[in-house]
Amino acid sequence: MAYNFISAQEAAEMIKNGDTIGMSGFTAPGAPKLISEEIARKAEREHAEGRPFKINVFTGASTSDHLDGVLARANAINMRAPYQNLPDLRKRINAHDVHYFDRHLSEMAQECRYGFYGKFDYAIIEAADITPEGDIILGCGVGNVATYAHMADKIFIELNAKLPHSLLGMHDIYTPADPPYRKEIAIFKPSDRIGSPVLKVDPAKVVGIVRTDSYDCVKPFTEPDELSKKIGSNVVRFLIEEYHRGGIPKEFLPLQSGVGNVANAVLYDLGESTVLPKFQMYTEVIQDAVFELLKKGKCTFASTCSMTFSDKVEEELFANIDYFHDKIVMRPAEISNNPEVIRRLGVIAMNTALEADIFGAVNSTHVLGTKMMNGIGGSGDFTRNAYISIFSCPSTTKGGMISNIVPMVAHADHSEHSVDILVTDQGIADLRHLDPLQRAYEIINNCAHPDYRPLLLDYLKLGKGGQTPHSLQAAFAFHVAFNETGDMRNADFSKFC
Ligand code: 0RQ
Repeated sequence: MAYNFISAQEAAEMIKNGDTIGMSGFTAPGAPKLISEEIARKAEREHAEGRPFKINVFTGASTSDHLDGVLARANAINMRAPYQNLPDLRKRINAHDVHYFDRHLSEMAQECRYGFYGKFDYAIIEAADITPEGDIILGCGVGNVATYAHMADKIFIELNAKLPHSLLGMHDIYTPADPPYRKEIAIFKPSDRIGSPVLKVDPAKVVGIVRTDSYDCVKPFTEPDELSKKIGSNVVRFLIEEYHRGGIPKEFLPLQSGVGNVANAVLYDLGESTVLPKFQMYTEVIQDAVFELLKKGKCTFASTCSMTFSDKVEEELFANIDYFHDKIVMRPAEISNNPEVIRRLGVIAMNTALEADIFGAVNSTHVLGTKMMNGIGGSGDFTRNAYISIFSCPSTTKGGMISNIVPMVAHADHSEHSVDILVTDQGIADLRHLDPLQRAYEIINNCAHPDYRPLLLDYLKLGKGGQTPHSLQAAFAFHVAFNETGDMRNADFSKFC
């Protein structure tokens, strides 16, 4: 199958104000790198001429500066979904320059197919190679590309010379039928394969191929700091105790882990543990720490949506791809994060909170209740359906001026019904068998920073009955104190007595 080669400028020229574009990838890997930069330049030219130019951008998750960064700076995004994590885009979202809607990652593709978000004009797909039949060997992240390719009127392919043909076989592309015809998703262990190793596209839709030559630009893994190490070792202590108690089967269960410093620290500690057995992962993202665990043999298999490896690790992976070929599978987000599969496999979910409240609700997305940070990502998919759901965060942030344990979360992403275990640098709160008041004492005594424990206990005394004794007048006193004085420790509950 011979597709035409075109330049990124030619591709960008075809894109019009108001077009909706579905992008491949999940986090930086797999996301387009060049056409998006040309679209940003075109937007700047159009704006300079006084003409409107904004597009609607749908992805798998966050992307890189080549996509969200340049487009945000050029003010070229009208609508954006389902997840992002770059400062320039965050600024646009919080200024209402971008209409961002934050969806559970497992739901995005099916909702597009259901027609909730209208028609797709283009899909831009990063490829490692194209088979003689015209099928696409994807790069290091999948996301919602199969649905976007299916829905789009036209397709551009970015053929990335850095990506080896030998990625063939590491993807498992499967799109479930839509209700009322959906069947079970037949994954019974993380390594089960149910789909195709390549992405099949309609050749008639392919407008052209753009050549690129770039790694995925993921920042290198940094050694966990002291705080992350403390949180990480508390998470691992919980897992060891639970395993010994018989709460986790002797074969162990697949793990999901969020991204960031704490996630890396947890995985690092798991790798060091001689007490816990070898394990597998059923997760949406694997970072450098998992690469090391796969090398060591401590993690024996990882099912993921993306290999979010730093450039150095990506290079090492490509040089040794034979070793990793049967140890990693990359799936679409609606399968990597699928509630049915997560529940069936008994995945242990480990995610990070911005803040948690004394009754166990978690805020993952809104700083001080109003400013969007990143989005819910896959945390809801995993948390709600996990065998055990663990949330972790530091007990305080910003030099102690913010308590991450608050009377009431200022925005709720995960309710107390889904949160089993809360972990901070202070310790572990096991909430599974506790009523609301018991949960409050468990969280205050084990997870809150000592500076904030007396204040939180004062708050608890204000409640005037009910199973969950909140004081609606004082529930946000911590947040109000921070906004007014820059320090939550100035919260004064005496005025509410
Ligand atoms: O601020 O950037 O100015 O230093 O928030 O906080 O502690 O560095 O945390 O990078 O691990 O991110 C929840 C955002 C945590 C992330 C969240 C300030 C803090 C710092 C970042 P600075 P940290 P992390 C897998 C699963 C939702 C999606 C998800 C996330 C900055 O984990 O996006 O889980 N989760 N997906 O100082 C005000 C508070 C704060 C606060 C921290 N309570 N109030 N500011 N900060 N707590 C991935 C995918 O789904 C793809």
